[in-house]
Amino acid sequence: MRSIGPSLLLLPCLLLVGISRIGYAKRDLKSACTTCRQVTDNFKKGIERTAKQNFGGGNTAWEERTLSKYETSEIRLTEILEAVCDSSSFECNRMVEEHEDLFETWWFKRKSKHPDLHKWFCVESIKVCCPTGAFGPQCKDCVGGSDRPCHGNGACDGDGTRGGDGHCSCNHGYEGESCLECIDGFFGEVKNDTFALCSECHASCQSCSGGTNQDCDECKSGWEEDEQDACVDVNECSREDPALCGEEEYCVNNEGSFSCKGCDKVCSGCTGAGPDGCRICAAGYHDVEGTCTDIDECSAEVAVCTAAHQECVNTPGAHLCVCAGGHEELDGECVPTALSEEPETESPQVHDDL
Ligand SMILES: *[C@@H]1O[C@H](CO)[C@@H](O)[C@H](O)[C@H]1NC(C)=O
Ligand SMILES: [Ca+2]
Repeated sequence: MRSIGPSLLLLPCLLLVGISRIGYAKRDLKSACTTCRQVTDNFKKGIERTAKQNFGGGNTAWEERTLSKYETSEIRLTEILEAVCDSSSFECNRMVEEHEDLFETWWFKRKSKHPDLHKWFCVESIKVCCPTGAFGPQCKDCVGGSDRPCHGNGACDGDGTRGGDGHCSCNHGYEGESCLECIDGFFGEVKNDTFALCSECHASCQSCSGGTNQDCDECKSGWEEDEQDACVDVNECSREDPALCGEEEYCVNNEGSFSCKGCDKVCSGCTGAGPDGCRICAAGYHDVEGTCTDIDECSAEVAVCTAAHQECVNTPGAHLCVCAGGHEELDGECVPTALSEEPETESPQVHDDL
């Protein structure tokens, strides 16, 4: 009853039999552990999935007896193992195939004494993983200890696997080999040999000893010290520095910076947005109660379109002189439109016939 081999022949992994086996140890140690975790996680799901199952049938006393048998049966183990890997996952199928004897051992002999399959299988038996907080072939503790790798402020390379070198990648705000230092722009709220809590400085500080704009060691550019030694915004726009923005732009002050925005097209230079922010009105516009407004040249007292048969058309910022109705331009003069189109010359004749 214990020979599990034939049932495992159904595993999709066996499609891959014949491909030469390569030991895990010399290969990517981190990914071997990832694969193993996938195997044991899916095994756990398989246990849950089959928890209410039995050999099939009704709900009799006989079933009750067989149910308890199914719980620890080889059939159940096979059903669980068959669903552990995607058929496409070569690494997973190989790992299960290679160690089917271990799953059998655990299922029949170790399950109750070692309920944590990941620990028993991945860490202690095939040794592709380490306990959490440990790394590398010998499962050395991460910097800061396995309870708080990198002192809780970073990730330990290879954590939980037989790979990696244990170096800390610190979280944002922290630096140093053991992530106990604060980066520039952060300050240590709490700090001792094993613990550090770094918080961000006020936006006005380059570096600081506390969280407000009065705790800056140095102001960031765009900020300056006031009489109370606090860093406050520089209002660049109040400096009237002509080089700050272009001639057709106005200045907008922001906290810690400033920006330049384009003037309205009715302006020739401006101090703010829109037609009422102009310094001077652009050509073709004049100031009407503080707003640059289009000049209607056509209603000027002195006519602007003076040639014979010309009409004036006002446009935003300008005007046009066009030929009046029934006239067209010819060599710079407005002349009567030539009656050249056939239907128009014929229509009076048709009218005559009536
Ligand atoms: C360091 O600070 C933390 C948090 O305040 C505290 O829990 C810990 O006991 C301190 N350790 C030492 C060695 O002082
Ligand atoms: Ca500013």
